Amino acid sequence: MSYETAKARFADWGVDTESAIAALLQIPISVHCWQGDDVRGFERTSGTSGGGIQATGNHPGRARTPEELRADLEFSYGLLPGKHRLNLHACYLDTDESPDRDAIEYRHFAPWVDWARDYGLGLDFNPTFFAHARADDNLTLSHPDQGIRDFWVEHGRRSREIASQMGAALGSPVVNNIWVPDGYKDIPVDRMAARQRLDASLDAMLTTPHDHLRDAVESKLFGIGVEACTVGSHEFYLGYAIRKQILLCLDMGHFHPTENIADKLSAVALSVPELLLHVSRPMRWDSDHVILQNDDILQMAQELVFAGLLGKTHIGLDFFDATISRTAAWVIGVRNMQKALLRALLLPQARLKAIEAAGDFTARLVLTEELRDLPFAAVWEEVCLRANLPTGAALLAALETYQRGVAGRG
Ligand code: RNT
Ligand code: ZN
Repeated sequence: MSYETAKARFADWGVDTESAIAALLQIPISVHCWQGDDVRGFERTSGTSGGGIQATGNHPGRARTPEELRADLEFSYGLLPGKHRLNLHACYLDTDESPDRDAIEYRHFAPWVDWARDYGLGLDFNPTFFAHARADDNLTLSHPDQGIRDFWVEHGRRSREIASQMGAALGSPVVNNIWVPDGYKDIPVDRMAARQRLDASLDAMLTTPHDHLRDAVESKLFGIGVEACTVGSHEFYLGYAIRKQILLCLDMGHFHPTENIADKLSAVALSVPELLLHVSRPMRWDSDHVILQNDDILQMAQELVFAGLLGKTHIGLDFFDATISRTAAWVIGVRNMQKALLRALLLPQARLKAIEAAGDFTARLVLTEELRDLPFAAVWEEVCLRANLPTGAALLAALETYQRGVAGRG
């Protein structure tokens, strides 16, 4: 179907496709650096992976250096409509030095900032509380040992400073997201003490206010090796974020598999100033699969649009698949998020809300199902066409050509 025909079909419903396209192009997606190298990072000190997160697979072409990662990112951003962001983890420093986590400084990340500026990208940041000898027992900010807690608090403080400086340098606030793996494999007897320690460590980390910075905290249900108790649970961080009026990060893999994460947005948005999303696809557990255009993502996008939350939600992605081309994973994941947002923006929102408010649930069901058949694809094609971006077989060819070029990396 041609774009003009599709435009008319949407107009029949009172929907202006041009406004939807314009709105879509204003929504930045924060692209997670860690899909590009299987969450390894560029520290020279040997850390051990851990924290219950793991990329599985051995596809050729993993980025081994910041230069390779940036090249892969440039290629991937080049296949995406709109302007986006890069979400960096603290273990992705770019320096000849080997600072430990409690000694990182802004200059260790300066090449990323220069590159982001040249490329017109915003940055986001994350302290790295895993893959380190001092996190081997899956306890960091809640560790019973004061010295270990202090080490991680210092890491967190420095991460916030670095994030703030990045934000100042780029003229765009940086979201600094705190996720710690802390938890217990088997049933603890003093959950309260662990949570009090995490609470106090976070307070110590967050005392200094910084400009150009948005603090976020990310909860989790469980992880491999921390099956019995996660110290930073959803209730813990929901309460913390409300008390401190900071951002709450909702990772779609961090809840019970039958929970609807989209449903949580309107509930928590009433009590926290802003939200951060880690859009992900859990399969049986927090497996971090590449996101699809499935109901979970469509509902998430629809909630963001219909609940008016785009202005207070930072959309980040969080998946890592090492069994496929890593650049393809990025491109498909970001495009799927964008397609979901576009679909939501193309719905006759006011009409649907009026029908619901009038209590006509029959009409609501008939329309929500009929609307699935609208020609969303033709509008997406138009978005890509205007940006001179390939779709379909041409997209596959572009992805394959790039992958062939990086497959020889050792
Ligand atoms: C882990 C969390 C966290 C990480 C990244 C690398 O379960 O989802 O967000 O995936 O920080
Ligand atoms: Zn996450």
